[in-house]
Amino acid sequence: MEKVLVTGATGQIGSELTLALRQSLRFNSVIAAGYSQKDNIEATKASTHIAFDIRDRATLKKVVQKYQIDTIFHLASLLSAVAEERPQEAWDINMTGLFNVLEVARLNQCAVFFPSSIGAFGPKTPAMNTPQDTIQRPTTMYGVTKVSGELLCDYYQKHYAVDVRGLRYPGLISYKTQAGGGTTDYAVDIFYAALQSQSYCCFLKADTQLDMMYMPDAVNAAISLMQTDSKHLTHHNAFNITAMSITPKQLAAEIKRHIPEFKISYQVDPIRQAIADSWPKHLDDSCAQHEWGWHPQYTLSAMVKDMLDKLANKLSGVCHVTG
Ligand code: AKB
Repeated sequence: MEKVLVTGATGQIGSELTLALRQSLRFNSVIAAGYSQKDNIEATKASTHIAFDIRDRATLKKVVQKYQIDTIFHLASLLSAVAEERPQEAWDINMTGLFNVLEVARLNQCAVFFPSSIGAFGPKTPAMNTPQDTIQRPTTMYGVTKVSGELLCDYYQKHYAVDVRGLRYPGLISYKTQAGGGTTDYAVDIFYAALQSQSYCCFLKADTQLDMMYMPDAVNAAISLMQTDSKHLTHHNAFNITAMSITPKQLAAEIKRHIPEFKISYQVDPIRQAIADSWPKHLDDSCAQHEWGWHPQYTLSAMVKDMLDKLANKLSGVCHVTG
């Protein structure tokens, strides 16, 4: 992994992964690709940044060949709530984008990282301790693209020996770049609201239990998986991973330990609630632990403390955190 391309580099995972990769590789070895140039994203300033649509295979091929890319972290995708609003566009971006990446990787001998999601499961999947290999019948367009993506990655690995690896991410929490269009976005929005107005109106029910993870763990997971010697991997692709399994009520209680005046209320969005209700509550990530040593650093309490400290700093002057 010496010359890396990150697609979706201005997105929630991409903006932090690009910087982390840059810290562990040479400066110009990380090419950040995004649909648009966003001047405010650190990742695009810190690396060579190219704006193109992931559905444009010819440009993708030119970029891979020009910079002699050997590894593609393919993060460009629409998230669950927005994919449910625009299902045709979600299929096009998520599937055409992945197909282009796999084809260019096949023809140019690149390794590929593909992020799947808890959204690749559906209501018939066992909700607690969801096994690595189990029923996958998602009822959302996002989930349909994620499970199709997992299968397409398996196909390219089996038939063309493309070294494609991936993770099933839970909801991700970060103070740097906000999510957009996801069902788990409440777990980021709540921190901004807690610091700015000490109150938050949640769009999911109080007891909606979902897996979550702090972004430093999500970034480390992607890099560690790609750096693992392939002889240790049985699954390669679509590893279940989690760090905590929490409800909005539990997250609010933890925030309240630092901001005692914080209050949460609930106004349920039926579309996002239906999506969340179709997902598992807690994944079994023992295959990731055994095959490549997955182990998250951040518990709920460590994540909340760090989020509040770092976000307060970012929003400096606007608020005061206690505890
Ligand atoms: C979303 O909510 O769509 C994502 C996910 C869990 O994949 N954060």
